[in-house]
Formats: sequence, structure tokens, C-alpha cells
Amino acid sequence: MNQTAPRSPFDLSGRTALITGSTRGIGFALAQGLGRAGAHIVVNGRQQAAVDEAVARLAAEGIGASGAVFDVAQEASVAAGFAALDAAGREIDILINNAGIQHRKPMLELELADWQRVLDTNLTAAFLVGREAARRMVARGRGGKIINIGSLTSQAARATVAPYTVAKGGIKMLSRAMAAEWADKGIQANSIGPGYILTDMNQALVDNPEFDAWVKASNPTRRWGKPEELAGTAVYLASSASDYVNGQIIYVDGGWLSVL
Ligand code: GCO
Repeated sequence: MNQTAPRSPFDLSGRTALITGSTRGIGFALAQGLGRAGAHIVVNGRQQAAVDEAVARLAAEGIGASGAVFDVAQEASVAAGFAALDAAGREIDILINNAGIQHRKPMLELELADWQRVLDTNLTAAFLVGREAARRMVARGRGGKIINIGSLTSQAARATVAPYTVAKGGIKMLSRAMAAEWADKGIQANSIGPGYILTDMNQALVDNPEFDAWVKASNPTRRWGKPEELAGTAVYLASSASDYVNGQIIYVDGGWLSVL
């Protein structure tokens, strides 16, 4: 009985996953989820100290992790980040474009600089980091997985978050553009659309009784989501279980977008 058990299609051991904006919030929860499924995690953020701390927290629970400090919205910084990964011999099999910011302002008062900043970080960055990762995936010839984090606003608009809405709509189509160009290279690119999740970024909304009541009234699950509730979908999309799934967006929203 020397047979080894067949490998689970969700097993990520031997794979390396770069998750942008993963020092906290959704990114950190995805790092834990993929790490627990066996992947080596490359934590990304702009601050060395925050990256080091997240790496240490992952390592403390037995997850292999290392850091990559770069700014996803700056082309030169992204290039330098990947050059450092190359030099360290880290080959990225899985990329999650997660880094994101929010800026809540009615459009009549919205400044161009803020519009641009949100688009740069939430959409253009996914192209920049995706391009660097995919260039290497194609050159290695082993394919890869790209997961772009969208939003409910990939599908439906909410007043006061126009640039975020436009960026997240773009994220859904970026995954499809990536699928169109890279599917035959063995790369699958899909999106996850989280519902309203309990994170620092949303704390002001959680603390606003009217907004909190609106979330609970609109969502058939009647509650906010937790960051760790996104991890299973991310593991699936990062794993061989989804090898024929490409260009899709999966909403993890408690059923919000399915109801009136
Ligand atoms: C907002 C929130 C968003 C939501 C997200 C739900 O202001 O609308 O900050 O980040 O959480 O759009 O998918």
C-alpha cells in the first residue's frame, strides 16, 4: 500500500502567490487562505514595517511567506519589485491584484487628481502588476492564475464612489482582456466581487448607523461579510480546480446582487 493519496485539486503546495495590498484587510485574509492551502505567500505593501509584520504573522502560523515592498501604482516601482523577486528566485504562479483605495465624494465635487489616484491604484495597477507577472508566466511556460479583486460596483453603481465604481467595472473587463490574450498560454484570469466586508477601509460605513442598516436591509444574508469568507473562492480560482474557468467574476456577497 505505497500509493500516495491523489492530490486535492485545491492543493496549492509548491506554488507561490503574490497578493498585492496584503498587509491587512481582505489581502491578509486571502494570504492566510492561500497559505493554509499550501502556497508560499509573497506579501506586498508600500511600507517595509507593515510587510515584515504580516510576513511574521503568517510565519507564526506555519505559512511560508516573504515580502515584496513596492507601490502597485508606479510602473518603475512595480518593475523594481519584480526584479527583486527574480533576483531572489521567486517565481509567481498565482497573482491576486487586491490593493485598493476608496475616496467617497459626490461627483459634482470630485477633483480630477482624486479620480486619477483611485483609477491608478484600483485599475491601472492591476494591469501593471498583471503584465509583469504574466510576462514571466508566459516565459516559463507553466501557465498561472490571476485573480483580480472587483466589487459589487463591478456590476452596480453607488452614489459618491464614482472612480471606485468605474475602476471596479474595469477590473471585471481586465480579467476578460487577460483571458482573451493569455488563455492559450495556460493562464486563467478571473475576478472576485466581494460584497460589503468588515475591513478598516469600510469602518466609517460600519460606524454609520444608516449605512449599516442599509447593508443589513439590502443583503438577503442580513449582515456584513468577513474577510476570511473570500478565501475559499480565492483558493478555488488559484487552484487546478478552476483550470477551465476563465474571464469570470464570482460575487461573494451573501446573495446581494441576486435580489431586488
Ligand atoms: C463603498 C465601500 C466599498 C464596498 C464595495 C462592496 O464605499 O462602497 O467602501 O469598498 O465595500 O464596493 O463591494
